Formats: sequence, C-alpha cells, structure tokens
Amino acid sequence: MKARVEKALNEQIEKEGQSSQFYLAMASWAEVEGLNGISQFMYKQSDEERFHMLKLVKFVNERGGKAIIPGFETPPAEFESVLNVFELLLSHEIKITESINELVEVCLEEKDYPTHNFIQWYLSEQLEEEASARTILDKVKLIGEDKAGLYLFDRDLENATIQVTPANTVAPGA
Ligand code: OFO
Repeated sequence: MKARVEKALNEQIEKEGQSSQFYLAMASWAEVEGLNGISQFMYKQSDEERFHMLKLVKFVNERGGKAIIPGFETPPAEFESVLNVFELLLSHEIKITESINELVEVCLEEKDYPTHNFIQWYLSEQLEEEASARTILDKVKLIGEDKAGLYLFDRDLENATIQVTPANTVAPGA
C-alpha cells in the first residue's frame, strides 16, 4: 500500500473513532436528560462509527499497511438542547462525507483501485447517514418548543418508527 493512501486511511480511522466518541457523549447526555429514544439512537450511531473504524483498521492491516490506533479528544459533556445535538450530528456527518470524498481522490491519484473500491461502501453509508440526520433534524425543528412533541419524537425514536426513505421523508406513524 502506498504511504500516502496509508496515511489518509489512518486519518480516516481517527475520524471514525472520534465520531464514535462524539455520539457516545450525545447518547450519555440524552440518557441523563431522560430522553431514552434519542439516547438509544445515539448509542447505536456510536457503535456504527466504531464498526466503521474497525473495518478500516482491518483493511489497512490486511493490505500490508499498519493501522495506527489513535487516542481521542474528550468530547463535550454538555449540549445546549436536542436541536443542538441534531444540528451537530448533521454538520459532523457532512464533514465526514467531505473527508471520504478526499480519500476517494487520493485513491484515484495514487491509482489504488482496490482501496477505491473498498471506500465506495463508506460513500453510500455517508449518503444514508446524512439523509437520516437531515430527516431527524427537520422533525426536531418542526417540534420547536413543544414539549409534548418532543415526548412523542423521543418515544418514536425509541420504537424506531422514524425511518429514512430515499425521498428523505418520514415514515407514517412517526
Ligand atoms: Fe462513519 O459514518 Fe458517518 O460519520
């Protein structure tokens, strides 16, 4: 594996791990606030990001590179509001998509087609995650200051009745 590709993959490993920690902090915050649905959703997001990190670690090592396991910055312990949490989620996912796009460019420039192929999975994953974050953020904005709305939203997330469709709409009953 070329050094430039290996370096870019290791940077992505760090970003995925950092994302996992960030969402874990959100999950814990929501749990303490009594928002069980949001908390469960964020714990799941955190697990997914850890899985994304591990998948990269394995790939780098299997292709003859060396995965570097990073230390992480301490994520925030406090968030202003549910709206703030989902705004941060979306802006974070947008940044990660940009970083995956840069990784694709590095693979093409270095003519590393197997890694390019591997990274396609991350591209479609990012599309889904951005769509999901947008759908949820739209709902949170609609709820505004309505406490009953927030209660129902949290319950729906807990029961996983909020789903993302390709048209970026919310499933009936959500
Ligand atoms: Fe790793 O999928 Fe989003 O960030």
